[in-house]
Amino acid sequence: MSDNNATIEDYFSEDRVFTPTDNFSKQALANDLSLYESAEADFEKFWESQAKELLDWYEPFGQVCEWQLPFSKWFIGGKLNVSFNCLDRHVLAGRGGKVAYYWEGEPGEKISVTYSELLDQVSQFANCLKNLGVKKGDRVAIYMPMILELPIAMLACTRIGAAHSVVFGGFSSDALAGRINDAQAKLVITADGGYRRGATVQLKSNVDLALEECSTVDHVVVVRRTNTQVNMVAGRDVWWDELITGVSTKCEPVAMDSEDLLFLLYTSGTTAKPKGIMHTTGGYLTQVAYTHKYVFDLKPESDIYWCAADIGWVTGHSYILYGPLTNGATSIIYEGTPDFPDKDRWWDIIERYKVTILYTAPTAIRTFMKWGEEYPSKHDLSSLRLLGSVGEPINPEAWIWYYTHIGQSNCPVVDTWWQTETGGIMISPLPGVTKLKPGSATFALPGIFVEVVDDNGNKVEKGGGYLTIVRPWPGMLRGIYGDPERYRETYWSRFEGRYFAGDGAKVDDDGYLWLLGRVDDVMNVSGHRISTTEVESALVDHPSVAEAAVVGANDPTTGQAIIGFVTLKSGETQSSEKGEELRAHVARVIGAIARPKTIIFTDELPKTRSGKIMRRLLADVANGRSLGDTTTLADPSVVEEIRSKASDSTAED
Ligand code: 7RM
Repeated sequence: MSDNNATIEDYFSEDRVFTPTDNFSKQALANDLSLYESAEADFEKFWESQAKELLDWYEPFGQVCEWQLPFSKWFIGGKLNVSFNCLDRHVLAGRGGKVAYYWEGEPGEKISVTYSELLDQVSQFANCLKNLGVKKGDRVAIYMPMILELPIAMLACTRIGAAHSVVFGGFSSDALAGRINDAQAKLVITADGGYRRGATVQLKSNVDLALEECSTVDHVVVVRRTNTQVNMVAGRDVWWDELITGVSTKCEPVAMDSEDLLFLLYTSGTTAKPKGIMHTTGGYLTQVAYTHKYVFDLKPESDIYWCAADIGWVTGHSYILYGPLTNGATSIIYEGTPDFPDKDRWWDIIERYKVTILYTAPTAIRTFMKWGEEYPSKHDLSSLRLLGSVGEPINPEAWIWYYTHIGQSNCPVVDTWWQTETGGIMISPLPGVTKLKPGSATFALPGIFVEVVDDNGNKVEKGGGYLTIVRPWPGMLRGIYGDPERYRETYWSRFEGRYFAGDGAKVDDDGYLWLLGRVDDVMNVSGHRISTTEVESALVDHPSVAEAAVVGANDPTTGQAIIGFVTLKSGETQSSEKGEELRAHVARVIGAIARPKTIIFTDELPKTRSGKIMRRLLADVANGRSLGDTTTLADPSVVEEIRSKASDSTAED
């Protein structure tokens, strides 16, 4: 119900509930409330036992958490090595022959690598890093396609105590230069190029351009992937394959302090300078191992796990590398796009490798909805037992589609909310315990404490507000590299004593959490604060719609008017009648106040490389402004197309 003074109003209601089946619960690692109860009873003790159970420490830690708001330290004095936890200990326990990754290149090559092979390759490359002068405490920039050398490079850094800073292969040379300079990276690891949708993308030439602006880099290591012609600078650049030849595959891992820097990962930021989010060793690894185990109910002996994210996104760091390897899982890595050579590539992969757990983003699910269920239906997906979602709110209809057409109505769907800054999953169901509601990330995980608050920082028991985190957690960012003041200001200044990173959320009658999108995107229509997520979910609720993004455009009478950008499912026709039908549908589902003023049809929406809709650019278009920063856009031609459609539709108005 809506209340005119609410921080963010609450319109959309979704009543479907999915209770875990007995079969699933019986076999699940968590099937009662005991994790919640022990975390509630003594949260430090809870995290202490996770850290001890899930990780191997060279030296035990003393104090669990030191909290000097807004700075926390975890597992004080403990010493460990991340690559040892990911690799050596599994080999030492006799599991070296187990496959760590089944890798598949976009053109179709297949490589499987076992834990002991991965250990050898990581150790060998770690020795190469040392030979190039990289030392404990240095930063290494990595700009690579999704090939096995990428996890090998990251793990090699952790083995010798250097921090990696992975930059998305899709980012420009300018973005790369900015990140190299901010981190003062000593070395860059890249490839000649990568494959994407059948074409090759240049990487090394971007590095060359970037390095014209950088003075800290001594060497560039280049993997041969596409055999594209590249320029190798004598004395600076070396080929990976030549570098490793004859180098020992034994390298002693360095004992790192629990609070030593593990990696930097830059968040794009919308207009401001990218922030180098800092993650350290012991706390981060504990949280990703714990969440990967319980949220995905991971059974390393029998599961084939596939997180289909890019490793250059935090999801890839935490749930392709560090969580799964710490837990000894067998994972899939696929290099390319889902429509190469055809729109069933993912379903083909799931069928061939008998994937049991799939973790992907709403953007991918909505794209599959647009393409139609005939693509998954051509394949045997019966190996799947659990599905996950991350990156944006998942619209209830997209959830149902995923559940029905991919999960065959037989797999729980875990909607996981978290951020680069949180390091690991924070809000999610436990699949053997939690009753699911499509579109809700449900509850904070055991050990994580969140509250929704209003403008004055008072707790909201029911209805919409701001999502805040009220206690420190082991995987939390330790700061913004080189800028402690900006860290304090960005995350800790809005609500006293609470972490706030910009998302709206609402609490329903049963205490379930529903994420409402970024608060900066909230629209104000005649004094009503309306979330983008709810209007978009109402649009996606219409059977013709695959995906929708809404923004506020300045309006002389209502302050802002809602403009909806809509992608229809394939086979549906764009027409002004369809637009009318959709406007009426929104009014019916959530109320007349949220009826979009205009619907603009588009085949694609502007998205970041990790698949998040860039509403800010749509708002620029809707308000006739010149476009702000477009450097993180996955496909810049999309906005131009939308811009021309938007001016057509204003002409019709
Ligand atoms: C993992 C990741 C973080 C932002 C976050 C939200 C949005 C992520 C969900 C979600 C609703 C979800 N890291 N977000 N997961 N919104 N439901 N399950 O995405 O740093 O790239 O982005 O993504 O707005 O603040 S991120």
